[in-house]
Amino acid sequence: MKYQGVIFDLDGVICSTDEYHFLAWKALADRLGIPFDRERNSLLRGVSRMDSLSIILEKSDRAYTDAEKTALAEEKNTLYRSLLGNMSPADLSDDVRSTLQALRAQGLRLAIGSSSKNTPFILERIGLSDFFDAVADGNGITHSKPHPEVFLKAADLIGLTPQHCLVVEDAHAGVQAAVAGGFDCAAIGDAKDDPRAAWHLQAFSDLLGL
Ligand code: B16
Ligand code: MG
Repeated sequence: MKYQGVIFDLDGVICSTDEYHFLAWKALADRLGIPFDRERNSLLRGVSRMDSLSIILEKSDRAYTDAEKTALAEEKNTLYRSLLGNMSPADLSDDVRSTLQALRAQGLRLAIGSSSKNTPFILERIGLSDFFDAVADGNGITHSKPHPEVFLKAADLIGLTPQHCLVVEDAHAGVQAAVAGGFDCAAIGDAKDDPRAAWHLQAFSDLLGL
């Protein structure tokens, strides 16, 4: 690989928490009488919790105060975290597990760059708390994707400049963030065909061919 380090998005790249996000947001939207479906859910991928809530509330016929919004986000997160409790190391696919091990064996520095404030909990659930050389997540940043802050922070933590790192992303907002930070991006899943990405992955293990 021509890069010295790889920064991975978490949700949608290392593991899939999409369904749990959807179920938790859907329960909240139903309680509030706001229309919400899987199509609208796809707008939330890679976007911060409060920005996700704002997108959901766009379809509401009433306004919410900042205090109400904070409480609603907390309500969703409590349900989401209880669903995350179902996750285990079995939620890490063989493809992801073996590819991570192969990249590690090549001596690459490996980091997480996620918008999620639940990153430490998710990594613990899937058994990767101690695997990565650095973790930059929603707890330590001011600007969420598509701002490049989380990736710049991850690169800094592994001691590399953006031109020596590859970012792996499944969200258009994440591809945009990577490119804005001066990184090459390998897009997978939902964002696979994003024209801003340098690489388009069919499978996670395609990383080994770059
Ligand atoms: P939380 P990623 C993102 O994680 C998710 O894709 C996005 O759907 C979610 O709203 C965001 O994290 C915030 O998550 O509520 O757990 O802080 O894809 O950047 O790893
Ligand atoms: Mg993602």
